[in-house]
Amino acid sequence: MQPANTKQLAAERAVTYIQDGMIVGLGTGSTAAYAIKQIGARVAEENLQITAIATSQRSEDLARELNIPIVSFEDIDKIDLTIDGADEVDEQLNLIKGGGGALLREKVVATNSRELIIIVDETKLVKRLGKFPLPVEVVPFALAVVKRQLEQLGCTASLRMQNNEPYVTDNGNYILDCSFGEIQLPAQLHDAIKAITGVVDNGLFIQLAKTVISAYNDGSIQLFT
Ligand code: ABF
Repeated sequence: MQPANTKQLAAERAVTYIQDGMIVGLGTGSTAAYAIKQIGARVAEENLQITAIATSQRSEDLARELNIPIVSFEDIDKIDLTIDGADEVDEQLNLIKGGGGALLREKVVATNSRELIIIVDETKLVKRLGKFPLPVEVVPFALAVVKRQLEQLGCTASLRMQNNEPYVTDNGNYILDCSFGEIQLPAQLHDAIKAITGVVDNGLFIQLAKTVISAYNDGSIQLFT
């Protein structure tokens, strides 16, 4: 039997929670892209009445191609429901995000959403966060001093590159991917990193996800809340 497209399965289940009149947060990454495409299909086929705010320029571009109405924070107070991916999910639903380079806008959208649904395939579920290098968004001016302070916290920090140049986020910042190994106390590490002047934010999402939808190769889906 052909294994299911688990990312698409999880995405489509999450989109069933969207109702007319909602303001929806659109995530970033390949799993979130399936959700955006499914939302576009509902807009086209059911005339779903929503507005959306995207967590990256590429997600916004995809949404506009699909005629999903886009708003900004100037137009709205609160987002009703955000659907986004993740790189790792632990048993307390804490996340590592940012592999797609959009962690800052993802966290701005997530922290201004009434509900955050995370969509993953089973490979993202872990007992402890940290096998995936933790992305940290850094002001370019402060790169060297922030790198040193991050490494003093016990990681190897490497500058994310793209086409032999430092990767630049939608916000004009750099990303340091920090390999901590297993993270014993994610909430404490999150706070220690945020306290470093020159750090914009990091990919630890502590107690922000209300629901995690995971899909499996046999086509089954599991919800964690
Ligand atoms: C995004 O989803 C990022 O935070 C995370 O890195 C990415 C996961 O990518 P994919 O869904 O392609 O595995 O929200």
